[in-house]
Amino acid sequence: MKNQSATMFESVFAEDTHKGLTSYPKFLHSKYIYDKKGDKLFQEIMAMPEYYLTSCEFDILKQNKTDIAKIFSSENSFDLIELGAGDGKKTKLLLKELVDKNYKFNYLPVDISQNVLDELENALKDEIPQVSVKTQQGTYFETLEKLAEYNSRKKVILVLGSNIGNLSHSEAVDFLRNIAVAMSDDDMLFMGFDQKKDPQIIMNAYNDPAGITERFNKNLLVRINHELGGEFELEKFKHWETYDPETGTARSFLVSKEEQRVKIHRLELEVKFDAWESIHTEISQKYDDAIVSWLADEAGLLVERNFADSNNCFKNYIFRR
Ligand code: AVJ
Repeated sequence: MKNQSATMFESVFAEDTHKGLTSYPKFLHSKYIYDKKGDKLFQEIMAMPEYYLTSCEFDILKQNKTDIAKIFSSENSFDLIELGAGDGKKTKLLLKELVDKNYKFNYLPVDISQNVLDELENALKDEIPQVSVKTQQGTYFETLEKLAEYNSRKKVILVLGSNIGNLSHSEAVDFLRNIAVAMSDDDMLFMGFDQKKDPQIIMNAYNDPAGITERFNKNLLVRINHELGGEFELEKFKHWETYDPETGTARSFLVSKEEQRVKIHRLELEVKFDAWESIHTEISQKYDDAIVSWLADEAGLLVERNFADSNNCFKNYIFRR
């Protein structure tokens, strides 16, 4: 029999959407931006000149690939585990270097989507056939737990692209702590953190004139329309970005341009908006060395060193237990 205390909602997306749109102030979770269309829009964002994060991190990896590969390598074969692999453009740079130097390793990209993993595996077969790829379908922590339990090879865990920036500090500490418990003494974590910088540069990255970021943000409403029978009219909302240089937090909003009521049929909900009422949709946290050390300390990790681009625009940190 079905658990009576179980949710009355058809999915976690439905439940979270109901919660966010009946709260004050209203909010939605940025993780729901990423359906097939959201993935594609994020690819477009990464290709925009204003979205400096991708090219900064690419430069760091390109400049330092020899040192980084040396630090990763060990006498015996190791596992390179990537959380949130995406299209792997930046990872391929490191994989090529590891292959060129004849380091022995397996590449284990972890993703919830088998589709993403299949595409990555095929691309690698084509471009760097020497790499031994073992795709891992599942959530990050299921997979890390499994890998920590069943194998004794050294682990290098890779998280690129400042993905941690979508988390509040307390969520980020939980995230790092979960990784830390899966790590042994020899293991290391290599993670990207976007840095505090000229606020204007940050504002431009999240508020491009072509409106790609706006479409990305509004994909939340599109998904609610498609999957939950929503009646959002996209042009009645304005994409709005803020950046607080004190906390380093960039925040995205959708702001209702007028008083309106929006039906969401499958939630049996009518959401009322006042004119200029907001929905908070995303944070993109920016960091400095002090914040990263503090997060690491809270999570039981140590910062061993970092790699930066020439402008200190972005940094990749190496952590150990
Ligand atoms: C995928 C979390 C790194 O916050 O910079 C890009 C997502 N949002 N433009 C970021 C995003 C708006 C991105 N991360």
